Amino acid sequence: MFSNVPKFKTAFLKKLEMMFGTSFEESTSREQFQTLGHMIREHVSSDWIKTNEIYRAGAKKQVYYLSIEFLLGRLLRHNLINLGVEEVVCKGLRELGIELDQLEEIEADAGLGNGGLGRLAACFLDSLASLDLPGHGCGIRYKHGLFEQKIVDGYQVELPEQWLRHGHVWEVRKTDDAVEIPFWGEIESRLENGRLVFRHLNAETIMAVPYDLPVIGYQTQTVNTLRLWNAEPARFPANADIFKYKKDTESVSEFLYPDDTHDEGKILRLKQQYFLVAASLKAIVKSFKKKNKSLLEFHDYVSIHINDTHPAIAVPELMRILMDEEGLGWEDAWQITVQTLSYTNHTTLAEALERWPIRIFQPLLPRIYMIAEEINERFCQEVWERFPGDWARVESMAIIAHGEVRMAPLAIVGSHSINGVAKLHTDILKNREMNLFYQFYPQRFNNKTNGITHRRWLLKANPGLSGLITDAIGPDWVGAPQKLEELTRFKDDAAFLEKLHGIKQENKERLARRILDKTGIEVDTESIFDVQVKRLHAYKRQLLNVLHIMHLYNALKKDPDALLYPRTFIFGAKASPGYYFAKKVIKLINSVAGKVNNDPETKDKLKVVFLENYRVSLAEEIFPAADISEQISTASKEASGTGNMKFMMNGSLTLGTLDGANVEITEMVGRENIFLFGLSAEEVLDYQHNGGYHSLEYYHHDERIREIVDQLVNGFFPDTENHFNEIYDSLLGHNDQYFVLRDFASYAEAHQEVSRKYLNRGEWLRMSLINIAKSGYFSSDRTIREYADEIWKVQSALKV
Ligand code: B1H
Repeated sequence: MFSNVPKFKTAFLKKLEMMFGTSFEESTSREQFQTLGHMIREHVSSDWIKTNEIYRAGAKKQVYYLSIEFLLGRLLRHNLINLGVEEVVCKGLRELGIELDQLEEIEADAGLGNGGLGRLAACFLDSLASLDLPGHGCGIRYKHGLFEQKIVDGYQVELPEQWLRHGHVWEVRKTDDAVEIPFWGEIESRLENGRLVFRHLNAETIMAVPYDLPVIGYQTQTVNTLRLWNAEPARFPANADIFKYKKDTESVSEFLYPDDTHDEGKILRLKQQYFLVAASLKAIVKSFKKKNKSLLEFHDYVSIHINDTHPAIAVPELMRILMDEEGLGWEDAWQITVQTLSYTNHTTLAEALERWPIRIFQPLLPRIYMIAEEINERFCQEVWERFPGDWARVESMAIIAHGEVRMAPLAIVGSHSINGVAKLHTDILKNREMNLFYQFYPQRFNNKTNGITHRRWLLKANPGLSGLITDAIGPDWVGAPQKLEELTRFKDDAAFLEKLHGIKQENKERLARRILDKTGIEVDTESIFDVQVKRLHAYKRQLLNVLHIMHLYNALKKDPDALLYPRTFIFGAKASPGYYFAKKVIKLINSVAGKVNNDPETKDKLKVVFLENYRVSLAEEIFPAADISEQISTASKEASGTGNMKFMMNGSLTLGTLDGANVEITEMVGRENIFLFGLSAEEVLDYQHNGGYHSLEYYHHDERIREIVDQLVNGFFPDTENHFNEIYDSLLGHNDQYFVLRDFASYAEAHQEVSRKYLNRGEWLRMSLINIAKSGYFSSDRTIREYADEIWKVQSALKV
């Protein structure tokens, strides 16, 4: 039905009539969108079935990627591209008077994630399928994804997100694969035939119903599966409040927790974690058993990845299944568990370390707690034997201590591989944060630098640039992104560089129209588009950016020629609803925008835009239009970052600290093709360890800093008296934990360098080209190959 335009049109019209009982003329855009979605699903169904058959029958190992978040965004265009039918569909629809660009906007973003961690999971799925690797996602079908952000009077307001309001065309409900998950109750143990048998009595059970999404690889037959579990009532208990039971049950998959890099210690969150893990492991074991292999070979056929500690409860749960349900002894079960599981750490921030109070954990998951205790005892014993008398070591490595279950130690002890997400991050794990574990299990630690799918973030998001690249070096880069390197040939080709410039301008114009439409602000597309889009967090230092804008404003007021080149600063960021400081920074950005954009003396040179409700689909419009990518976290705090890679791939130049993957970006492009500033990770960690930083000194010794910091509290923002007291206090009263004032001068200098470079268009474009050319390394295809070869030991299902 997609083989040519006339066939497509006929099939489309017929399908539309059948699905909605309406004529094309009467149909709504939503009906047209749904029709197209269903056609695609039908089109892939035979490949989906075939892929599953190959996996079922085959001797090949399967990987399951367990993640509490999958930040998918929209799937329509992505699927069309991967199936190779975008052009036919686009033309066919156009002949019918429908623009694909507009139809695309009907689809709600599947926003089942907070930020980088969830988006990474989504990129990984695309790479797994595109590389024909047998890898599947296991997640939760949250009824409401990450909240929708509105800006009211400069403040963030949160609304529940409603992606399922009109259904989700891509999902298939698999009622027959539903499983029951027990919570609460008591454990009874009995000796039966010389063996201890455990029974879970008086449990409250929740039904986990899977919804499967096809994960379509790029121009391949492979269609993998993302399985999202929905929580539903199992059996209504007699003599109980059935309304309450229904509500309590469904609440487990109702909301995504909106915290990024912060631990939310709520019972409901632990329930979500166990719900995801228990349902997924049941399905995994069931499908393994169809192969008729001995359980002792489980890890030869199954690899289970734990995305951060959120699914770390897989360690005791797999032990429980192997022992209680399958009758293995502890030693065998433990060997299998460790060899099956692997774990990625995504942050070293202390506030993100998950720990569960025993008083919550034990009653909710009684059998799992018993097993966790046993794992802990055996592990502590081992530590003690290797380091006799070293109580302190045992105490700090213990899985259960001081009334808490610690999820990172549980994940480390129960996995054969522990990886960080960028070189610097892995080094910090090994040498500092997890040093004791590194000493204990040196061979388990390894690095896997993050990546992004170039198919969504370049091919799909930036068709202009993709076309130019293909014209220049041919289409092979899509299958082999390292080939982007061939673009370096054009670095002195003025005509080529001018084309690159033209594409960037078009993308900037498109974004400018979006900005005007959304905010009413007119921006100058000749100005430098300087962009910071990511979650709002103190360590990411949006505050440094906005303070610097205040400085530029002050400088312009004193000297109209102070700015070398006009700038448009663009922000997009959601703050966790309970994160007070972060919300104040949003307000500050909007207050500065109000001031700068409306002042006749500055408004033609400086513009500040805050785009509300930053999400995947909006990101796809922003990255291609950026000149400058702000990656300005306090060094050592951003584990990797992935937005940095998306900008680079679209030809933006990075203004950043040597943090996370910025370090590797610098290695790839060379020191002369990036704008670096600020303290190094070592310097930050030393300050934090040994003290010696006094923010007040920077306040007193730098006039520029004094002026802006005072403006936070001296009535400079007339409508916001006292609103910025906390920000002021964070900088001076609490000694500026994230070194904003310490890095200010260096940051301002780097900004000047940006303007100087931009004045030389040829040189700027050459730098931009080199960034694109070197970005192939940051494709998630490279990352996934490394995981597949070095951690999971899985091979392409198509190879024999
Ligand atoms: C990252 C998180 C995270 N690190 C807890 N940690 C969460 C932690 O809901 N929670 O409880 C949610 C998310 N997210 C990010 O992962 C890092 O900050 C980025 O630097 C990194 O690029 C990304 C992917 O590895």
